[in-house]
Amino acid sequence: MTEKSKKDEKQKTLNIQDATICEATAQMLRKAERDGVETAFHRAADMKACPIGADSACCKNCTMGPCRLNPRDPYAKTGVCGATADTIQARNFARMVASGAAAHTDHGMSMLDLFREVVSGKIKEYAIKDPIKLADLAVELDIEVEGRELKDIALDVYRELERTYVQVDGEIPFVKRVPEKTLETWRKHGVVPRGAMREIMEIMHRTHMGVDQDYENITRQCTRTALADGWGGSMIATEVSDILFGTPTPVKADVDMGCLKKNEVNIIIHGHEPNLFESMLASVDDPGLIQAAKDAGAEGINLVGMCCSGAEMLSRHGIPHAGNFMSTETVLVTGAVDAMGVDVQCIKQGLAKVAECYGTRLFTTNPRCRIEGVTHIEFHEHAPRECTDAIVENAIVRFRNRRLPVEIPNIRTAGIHGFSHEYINYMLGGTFRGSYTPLNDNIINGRIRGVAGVVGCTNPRVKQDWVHVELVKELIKNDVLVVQTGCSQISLAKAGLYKPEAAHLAGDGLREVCETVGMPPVLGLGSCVDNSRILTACAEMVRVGGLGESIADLPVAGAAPEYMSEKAISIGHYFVASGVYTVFGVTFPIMEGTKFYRHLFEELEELGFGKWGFAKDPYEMARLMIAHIDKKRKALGIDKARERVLMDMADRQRLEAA
Ligand code: XCC
Ligand code: SF4
Repeated sequence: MTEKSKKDEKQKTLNIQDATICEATAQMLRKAERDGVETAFHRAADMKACPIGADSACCKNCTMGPCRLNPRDPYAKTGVCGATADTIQARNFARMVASGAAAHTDHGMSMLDLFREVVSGKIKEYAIKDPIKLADLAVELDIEVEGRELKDIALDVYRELERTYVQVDGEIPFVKRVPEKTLETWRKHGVVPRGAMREIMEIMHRTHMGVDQDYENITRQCTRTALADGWGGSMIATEVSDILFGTPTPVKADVDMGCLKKNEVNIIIHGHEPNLFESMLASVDDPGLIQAAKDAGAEGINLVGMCCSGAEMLSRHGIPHAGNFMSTETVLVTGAVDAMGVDVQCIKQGLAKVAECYGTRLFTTNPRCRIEGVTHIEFHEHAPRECTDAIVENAIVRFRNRRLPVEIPNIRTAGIHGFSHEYINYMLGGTFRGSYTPLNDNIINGRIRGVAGVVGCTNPRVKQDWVHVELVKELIKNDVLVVQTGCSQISLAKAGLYKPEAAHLAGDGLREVCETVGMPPVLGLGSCVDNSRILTACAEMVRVGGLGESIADLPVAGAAPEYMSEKAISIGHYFVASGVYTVFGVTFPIMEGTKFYRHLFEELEELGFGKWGFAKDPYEMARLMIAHIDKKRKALGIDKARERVLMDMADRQRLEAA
């Protein structure tokens, strides 16, 4: 046997049934195999994850190494420099936080750059869509608004928010939003972020060979950096995007691959920054381009989103969404995608090969993200249409030259998306007394047991969407209201949980609230940077009162059951730092039983923060989260109220039966 055929024989075959519960993705995986096309699912089946790396038991921070420890006996050895298992793990973890926080803060900074250029009049292609939100934000930041021009207010807001990134000393502006007692905890431990650039720089310094070698001290810097993401870069990305493009309110939209249209020019935007997508929205509406599409024999132009900017546009404008992270290659297997434009983050290099196989025109657009061999059309905000029009034109050419048969899975699910924290306010409180009081009341009286954020990626190491869907079903069945962002939101939307009718899957208490308000039991807030909406909502719940004095007192929990990215680690850590018990699935980059493990999973809570949790199984994950919520209810003295609600329900059932 030649080397090559030996290798081929060893290649593990993918069991499609175990790979995903997304039927459209499964159908496309079968087609990909018939077509001889490989995806990340196949590569994951063929490549076992490195067990040393999975446990974070190796260090390559200098050339005396790389050094490898034995995850089953972590303290048997140290690195050549003497670094212990705890130092090595903490440093690795810190660098994941740094990278994840950098991704979100750099994205937030791009939005803030755009905001500055728009308010100073240098960019005319975008405008301020939500001046009310801008004024509210100015007031929140103690900026004078009475009798002032919007432009002057906006410039002051810009200058204030810029501190989030470049400030060398002091506290970032959004600490104003943090509940007093939570902030007190941060100050006590010296973890209030200064500016994101400073924190990320310092983390890279401290994890260099021979600097910080105390896992508790390294964790403190992880906390400070992650907070600069959650209450900094991500929060700015959300606030500024709302101001520029509109604050989401509920909107009906379809998800899944059935959103593609056989007889139209299909264009997918995939990535994270709404500026590209907003411009594409204008391009596909251009009468000249629509006519060009018709001249090419198409019935029109169909714009669809994927991943996070897709989730953001779904929430903000009701743009259909074709699928989450693990479906970005498989959607190309339909042969129906004429062009895909990508910007930054979660863009698999594997897309290039699949696009080539099916003749899809793939374009990178952001100077930060090019892919070898892929055409780059740079997106410039002062002339955004140049890029997006060119993508449309290329898509039309591809449509005209479609040769291969097209197979679009006939699967599409409608749902209601677009629940900003402002809207939750309004929805529950009504127009005249918009507030979180009714939410708190329903938590206190026990109809709603607590709130869970279920967020994050999909990952080929677990069955796509399955962990998300089972976890969320289990939570709502137990009267836990679920809020979502990112790829997780799409998993549940595909499963039909975003229909108000899905309230019947909820427990009696939550169902009653959903039916009264007319909302689904699961609320989608947008992309991953919009996790900051969850932080703001938590702060609001504390402010309204009755549920303790800090975020750590709230009966809430978080989860990223199928995460894969470093951004998720940063998000998880800023939730933990803010006081939330946060459970991750798939794998956790840590050695069990070590001091660093105990620090993240137990001691942080003892210090007044939240803590990390880990479970692969969705039911176990739900059990952990609900137990935590119940523990917080008990500490607040509202556990009895819930027992009464359950009794009322039993009484009612007895009555009905009689
Ligand atoms: Fe990426 Fe944001 Fe994860 Fe989805 S959820 S895989 S990070 S697209 Ni943000
Ligand atoms: Fe090894 Fe220490 Fe160098 Fe890491 S920093 S590679 S543990 S010698």
